[in-house]
Amino acid sequence: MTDYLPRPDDKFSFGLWTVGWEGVDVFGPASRKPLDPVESTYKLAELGAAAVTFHDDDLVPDDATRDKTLERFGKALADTGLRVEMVTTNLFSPPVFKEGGLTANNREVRRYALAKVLRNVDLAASLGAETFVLWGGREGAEHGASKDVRAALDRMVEALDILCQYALDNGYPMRFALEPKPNEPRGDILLPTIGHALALISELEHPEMVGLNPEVGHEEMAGLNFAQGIAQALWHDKLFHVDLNGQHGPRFDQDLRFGAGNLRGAFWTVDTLLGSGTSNSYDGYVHFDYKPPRAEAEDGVWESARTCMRNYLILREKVQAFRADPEVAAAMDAAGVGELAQPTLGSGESLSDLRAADYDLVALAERSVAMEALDQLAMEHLLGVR
Ligand SMILES: [Mn+2]
Repeated sequence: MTDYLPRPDDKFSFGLWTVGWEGVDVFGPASRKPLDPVESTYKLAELGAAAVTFHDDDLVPDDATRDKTLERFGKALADTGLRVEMVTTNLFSPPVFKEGGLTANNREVRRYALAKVLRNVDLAASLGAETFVLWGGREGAEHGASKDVRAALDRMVEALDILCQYALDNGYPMRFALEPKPNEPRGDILLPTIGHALALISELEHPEMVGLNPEVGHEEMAGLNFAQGIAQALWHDKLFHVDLNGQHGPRFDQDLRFGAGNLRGAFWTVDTLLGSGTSNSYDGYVHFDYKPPRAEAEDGVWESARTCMRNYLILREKVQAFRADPEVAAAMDAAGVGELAQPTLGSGESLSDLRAADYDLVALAERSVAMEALDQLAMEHLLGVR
């Protein structure tokens, strides 16, 4: 048992837009006053975060105040020791992007979107950010024939190739991370899941510079298992960044604080980030992308930020206890978990040997798999009775 208080080496990070969300939704206007992003930086440091992230428009929405804001923000970073670990671009709020940004049908819009991203890549580099996220909330459609998906993917590849080359030409030590989402705000968004985004990366000129920033709620909106999705991203060496939050299954994007919603999913998410008992773990920032519920006042904003980190630390302790439990090790043996690491074909064995072997299908069909017993141990660790 610890105090569950975050420390800098926990590498917790928050988007300034998360605590800064004023509660504007489809059915009503803001329910909270705007927060000054520089003041939020101080407050997040006080709560124990190690870094902040932002969209250009969260911090520097207009040129008239840009220099002054960046000066104040720079002082906040220096005063608190917080880093800017990731930066992203708002290609979804300005009405000019109503039909898409990098994949809008309109070429002028695409050129402006690319210019907006390039300007923000320079800002990200100047602040030492090494990850640049691209979430294409408006890259999609509501109507079948209105969007040529193949051409849109060509334009997405074109934009990513330009961005990678720009980073290389300028010596920026920067990687790009695609954030999949199935829908919202568009009816159907391009690159809707981890799998779609992974497939696109193999078509790029610099695939080594592009990976993923998967978000819990986005995958769960598509009914998918987030832990299994990020396990595959880790397997491809493509988990460049992660967005943690909470979601209750396939419905609107809830952006709950981490641990709320699908709690068992959160347990396996932390387990996967820690490597699922292997050395293939995630070593980047633990980034929260959530929204303090619209019903909350400012006290609830900071309480939800505090408890994103607290819930992660509690779950980390539960996961570590699960992995260290000798009964769990025995249950894993009984379930044959380790056997899956053995290649199916023996070394030097021929396919004729494989085909000619005797298989006792009755015994194999009747064998115990002991998976309920293993899962119950995880459940009991999560419920706090072990
Ligand atoms: Mn996100």
